[in-house]
Amino acid sequence: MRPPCVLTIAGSDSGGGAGIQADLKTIMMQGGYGLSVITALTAQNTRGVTAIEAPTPGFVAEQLRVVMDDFPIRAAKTGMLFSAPIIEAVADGLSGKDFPLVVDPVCVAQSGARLLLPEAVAALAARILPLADLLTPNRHEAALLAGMDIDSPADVREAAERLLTKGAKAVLIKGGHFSPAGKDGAARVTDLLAACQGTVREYVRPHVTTHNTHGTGCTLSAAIAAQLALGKRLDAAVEAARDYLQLALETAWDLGGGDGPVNHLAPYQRLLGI
Ligand code: PXL
Repeated sequence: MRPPCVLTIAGSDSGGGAGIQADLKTIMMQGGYGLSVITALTAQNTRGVTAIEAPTPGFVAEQLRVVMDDFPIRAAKTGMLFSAPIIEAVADGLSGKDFPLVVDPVCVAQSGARLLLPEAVAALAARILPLADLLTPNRHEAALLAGMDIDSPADVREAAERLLTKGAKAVLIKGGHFSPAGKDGAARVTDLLAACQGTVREYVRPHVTTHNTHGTGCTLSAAIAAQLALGKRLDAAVEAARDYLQLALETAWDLGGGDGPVNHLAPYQRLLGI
């Protein structure tokens, strides 16, 4: 038996809800075998991040080298990359890759802590975006990387176009940070997928009212990578990953005094009726 190997290159969340921890749970729930390159350690709980320690760029490069040397990696994702030297090490290590890469351009934690140093934004754009088969920014990350304000659906499309010209082969701008009320009053979240071939597709899901949303972006990008590793096409991979996230959000866990984690176990619980 050989499960598809999925690599996450991201930061550790000691609170277990986001980062590497979210990614490995998500990859396993999609049927993948998860590998991890840890770019930073965060001391955090549901209330926030209190400290960050990063390994040397050389150690990040070595983690990447050994896993790529031994495992048949079918897809990878990046999350928190923290600093320009770590970004350089990751970009160098991935330069000859033969698998799809999902890039979640993590900048700021929900609690407001910076997970990407301000001076590293340019390195992310220059070195990581061109490697991305899919870039998955939220509203704020898309605005930052595209260099514009995003206030309307037309702005979302314009930002997606701009990000495609910066080298990403496809862009999924997530709708979670926009006002969820639709014209008819129904609360929905719309994610927009634009690909360099010119195709555009929207994924619309009912808005889930919960403050337990810690790890949503990590979970979505890891699930997309795992679905790609299983052999799905990009649009089908996003669809399946978005369905997984929806279930994980609907049954999110009310843990800790802040924003609790999404429920990575949700499909298994549904299967067993527990
Ligand atoms: O939100 C993205 C994210 C990514 N990576 C780590 C995080 C978070 C959010 O808290 O802690 C390690």
